[in-house]
Amino acid sequence: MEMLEEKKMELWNEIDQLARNWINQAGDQIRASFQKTLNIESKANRNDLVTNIDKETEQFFIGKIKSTYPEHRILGEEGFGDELKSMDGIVWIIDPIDGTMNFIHQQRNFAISIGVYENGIGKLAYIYDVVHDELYFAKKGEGAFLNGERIQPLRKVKTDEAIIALNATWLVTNKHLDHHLMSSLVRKVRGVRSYGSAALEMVYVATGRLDAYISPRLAPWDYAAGKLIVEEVGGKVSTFEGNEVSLIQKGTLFVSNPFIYDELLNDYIKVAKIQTDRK
Ligand code: 2AM
Ligand code: CA
Repeated sequence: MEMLEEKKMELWNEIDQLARNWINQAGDQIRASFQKTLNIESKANRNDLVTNIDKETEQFFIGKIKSTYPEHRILGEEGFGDELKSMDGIVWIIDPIDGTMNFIHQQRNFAISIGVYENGIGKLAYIYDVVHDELYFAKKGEGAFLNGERIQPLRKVKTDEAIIALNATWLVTNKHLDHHLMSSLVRKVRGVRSYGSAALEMVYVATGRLDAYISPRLAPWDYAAGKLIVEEVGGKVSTFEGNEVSLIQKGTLFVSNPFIYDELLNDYIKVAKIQTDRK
């Protein structure tokens, strides 16, 4: 039998309260870790880093979620969750620390990112900038908020007045994007920034501090929460082809103010994408 609407609302309110509570506790632990020595390892390559805090934070969330909601599934960057083949049911997508390199080197510009999905639809999203104590939150259909204050819908911007986020990696020869076309985009816009945390770069687009963010190789935990927050203020989130992003597989990510989305996508991003799969 269909769960009554009222019961469903109660469930989502309860999930929201618990998620906030757990995020606050995790934030306290992460701030406390600044006083301790980190244990740093590398993963796929020497710049792909993970610390004991990434792992402990993910395990903390998984422990809390599984003991409260054993039927919920979890996709976590550090691999302590479930192996997901579908988005059926309620799925938590967790990046315990997005921007690990910044966490290690700068002790800032990183965030906890959590998206809660139901049958593939984003319902709740949290991006917590631990150092600035800023919680970006969205609830499907109800808007996005920064520390409880509603984030206003995105306003009109022109490409030559836009600030975009792009890593310098994509402006030198690389396997993913034609750097000549990326250079022409850099010359076209007003400014270019790079913060090193996809989650923060997405909420910066949602708050209008940035107008677009381009990244060719991200994972679902990098953008699961950001997608709902950006979409709730009218922003666009897609792959470099203009398709829906996958919540199961890694891929390209283009996030934009809606007024410059088509121009950037069609004139730069689609054309600049190097078709590695065809080679
Ligand atoms: P992370 O810190 O959680 O690994 C840095 O430009 C951004 O890209 C961060 O959000 C970082 O997330 C992410 N990132 C870095 N290397 C990645 C990789 N190999 N696959 C997916 N995301 C990556
Ligand atoms: Ca991470």
